[in-house]
Amino acid sequence: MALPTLSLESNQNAVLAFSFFIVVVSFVSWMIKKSGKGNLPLPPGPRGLPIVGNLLFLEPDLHRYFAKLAETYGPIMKLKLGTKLCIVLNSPSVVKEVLKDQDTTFANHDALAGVEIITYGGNDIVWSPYGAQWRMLRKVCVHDFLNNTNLEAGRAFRRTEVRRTINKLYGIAGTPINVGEYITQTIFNTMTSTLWGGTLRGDEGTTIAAEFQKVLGEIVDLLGKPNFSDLYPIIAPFDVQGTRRKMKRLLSWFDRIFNTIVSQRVEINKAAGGGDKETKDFLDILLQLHNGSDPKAQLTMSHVKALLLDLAVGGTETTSTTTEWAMSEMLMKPELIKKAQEELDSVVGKDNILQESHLPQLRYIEGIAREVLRMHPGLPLLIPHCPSVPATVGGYHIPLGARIFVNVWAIQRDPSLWENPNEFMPERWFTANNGKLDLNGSDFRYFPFGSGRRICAGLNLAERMLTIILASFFHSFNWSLPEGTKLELGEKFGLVVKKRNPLVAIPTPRLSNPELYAA
Ligand code: HEM
Ligand SMILES: *[C@@H]1O[C@H](CO)[C@@H](O)[C@H](O)[C@H]1NC(C)=O
Ligand SMILES: *[C@@H]1O[C@H](CO)[C@@H](O)[C@H](O)[C@H]1NC(C)=O
Ligand SMILES: *[C@@H]1O[C@H](CO)[C@@H](O)[C@H](O)[C@H]1NC(C)=O
Ligand SMILES: *[C@@H]1O[C@H](CO)[C@@H](O)[C@H](O)[C@H]1NC(C)=O
Ligand SMILES: CC(=O)N[C@H]1CO[C@H](CO)[C@@H](O)[C@@H]1O
Repeated sequence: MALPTLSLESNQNAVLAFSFFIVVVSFVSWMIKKSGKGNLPLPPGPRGLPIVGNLLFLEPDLHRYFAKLAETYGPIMKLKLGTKLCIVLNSPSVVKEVLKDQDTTFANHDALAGVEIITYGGNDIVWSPYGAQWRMLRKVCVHDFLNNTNLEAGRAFRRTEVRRTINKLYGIAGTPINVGEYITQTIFNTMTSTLWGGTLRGDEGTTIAAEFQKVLGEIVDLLGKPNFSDLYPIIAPFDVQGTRRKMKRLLSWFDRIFNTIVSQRVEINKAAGGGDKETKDFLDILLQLHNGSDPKAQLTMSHVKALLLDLAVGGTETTSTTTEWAMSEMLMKPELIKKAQEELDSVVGKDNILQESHLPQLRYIEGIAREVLRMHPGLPLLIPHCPSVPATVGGYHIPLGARIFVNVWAIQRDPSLWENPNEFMPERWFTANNGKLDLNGSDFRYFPFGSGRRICAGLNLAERMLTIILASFFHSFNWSLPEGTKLELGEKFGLVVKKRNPLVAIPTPRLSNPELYAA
């Protein structure tokens, strides 16, 4: 027993000496760092006025305006929106510093006005700061829900909804339609059946679904608008624009619907005796975790509802807007439609129904999907990030509280990185150079879903929905513009950049047999 005491004593001396050493080294390096930090300037940027900053000079299409400023100020610049310091990143190398080299430091999303309400008091994934709760929710979304097994099982949901839409379009073939409405309907129904199954069916379900879509759109719009409360945090408590009041109204509407859905499901599960179902939707998985024995997964009912809302908001508008852009770009160049259809006819055939299993062979459709995500990335500035400690990027100082905009839109149209960047060319994806780029953000010339820890949680589902709808729409129908109309590709800026004017086009059936249009 003596030995341990002895060694403890000599240990103590060593520990003391070592601690002293550490303290000195830390102090010196802190001094160096501090003086270094003090010397580092903020990034360059346009001069602003006191209090309003650069607000008066803002143009409505932020992503385009930022890209224009970047021509003067370079790959990293600062801008003051009100009293809020914003940093805009415009080149692959500075984006790599933020989303890869210093991923942990920048893994927070900067909360926008009204967010604390719409997230059930900070219980969702999108707006959770980087930390234990976010990791838990991310695991539930990516590992337990959007894993490969469930994604494959979800084919049935997507097939049902796509077939239903094809059938509807067949019924009104030859007349001009608002294409976006049908796309949104399909994606919304796919998302909701993937999330909480068919609970909202029937007449009442249809009414609720329509209202639901409207409310989701309102949330995205509210989040996307520059807000006084955001820009002047000092006056935020007064909620001058009523953003929070509106969010509260929207949330209470959701909450009623969610409560119905959840309690119906609990009843159904009880009646079924808790037996294992074949296809589990997200709600089943969540309720199991909520009710489960795993104490690590502390999933409260607020988490459950906040996640459902997040995925419904995050998955619907982004994906349907992207799909509408793809159709619009193709109608601009009918030769692209022709090429896509030639491929569809050789892989699927005109007397056959398209299946998801055909997708890996549809290279041209894949090229179209890659290209639309390049020219029209759903979130052109990603979701704003913010650093958890003061940081250095591109040799400049980034203070706490700065909002980081990553202009993925500008990078993906940068003429020094892309040939004919403003030209929609699916072919560019078949070259050796671009063919290597993938969607998981491993190359900072192309990252429509972001990159690193906060990369889009629904990437795989989004890609499937986008490609299956495009492929089915062009396989089943030829599309043309109404006589005498001209297509334009104007944008309407927001968190999600939509088409300013909806795409109106005429579907014409092209398959060999009317039975191929059955729902
Ligand atoms: C074409 C469609 C889509 C695009 C372009 C897109 C893009 C993005 C982007 C750029 C981000 C933020 C990355 C960052 O902050 O750096 C994001 C986050 C997210 N997306 Fe998507 N997304 C799409 C579809 C979906 C779908 C279908 C879902 C759900 C099933 C989804 C769920 C999410 C979630 C939960 C986050 C937050 C992840 C986190 O904070 O950890 N997205 N998405
Ligand atoms: C995917 O998630 C489901 C349900 O949470 C689970 O049963 C299954 O084992 C998971 N699959 C994989 C490959 O992780
Ligand atoms: C939780 O599980 C138990 C049995 O394991 C079941 O009796 C109960 O109804 C479940 N509660 C919910 C909310 O699903
Ligand atoms: C990245 O995405 C591609 C497909 O786009 C996939 O085949 C590959 O496995 C992904 N890589 C990683 C590291 O996830
Ligand atoms: C399909 O529509 C395009 C216009 O978008 C038209 O140019 C083409 O001739 C049509 N093809 C057939 C086979 O009708
Ligand atoms: C700058 C500005 O006024 N932005 C918007 C903030 O949000 C409201 C809606 O809540 C919009 O109406 C404003 O235009």
